[in-house]
Amino acid sequence: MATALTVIALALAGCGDDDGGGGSNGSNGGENSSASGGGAYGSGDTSKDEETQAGGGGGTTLKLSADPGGAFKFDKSSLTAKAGDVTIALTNPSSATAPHAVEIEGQGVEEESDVIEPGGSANVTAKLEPGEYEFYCPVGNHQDAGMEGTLTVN
Ligand SMILES: [Cu+2]
Repeated sequence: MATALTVIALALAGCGDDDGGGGSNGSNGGENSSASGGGAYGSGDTSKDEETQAGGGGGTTLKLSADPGGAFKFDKSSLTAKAGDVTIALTNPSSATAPHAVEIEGQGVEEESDVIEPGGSANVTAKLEPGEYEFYCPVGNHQDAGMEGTLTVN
């Protein structure tokens, strides 16, 4: 008995839903399907360079360059990143006069990139907790000469 009543109630509700739904679909303004779209697709040259790896994992990549004038310094003296996998992408301009590298150090972390000649590039990645770190060039006396900076992780 109870089941029958439920079915009836649902049926009535269903009927109610059908009322008033009669929308006006008529006004679509004719034919949108004109053939103009022919070659629109397929020409998409998807060669956008995606340097900022936005997707996936949430790692941060920071760009850093040795001084293009050949001085023993980087082009930035401070960097900021979010906690997690932090990559410093170092480039050594071809106008530079010395090989360079970059090392991340602090909070028990010590990671360094390959040493790169002028014109080269190299990455170093470390998993970093929030805090203050330093980055510097571990080649020769470059750090003492000023090739260092602060990396702040939030
Ligand atoms: Cu150096």
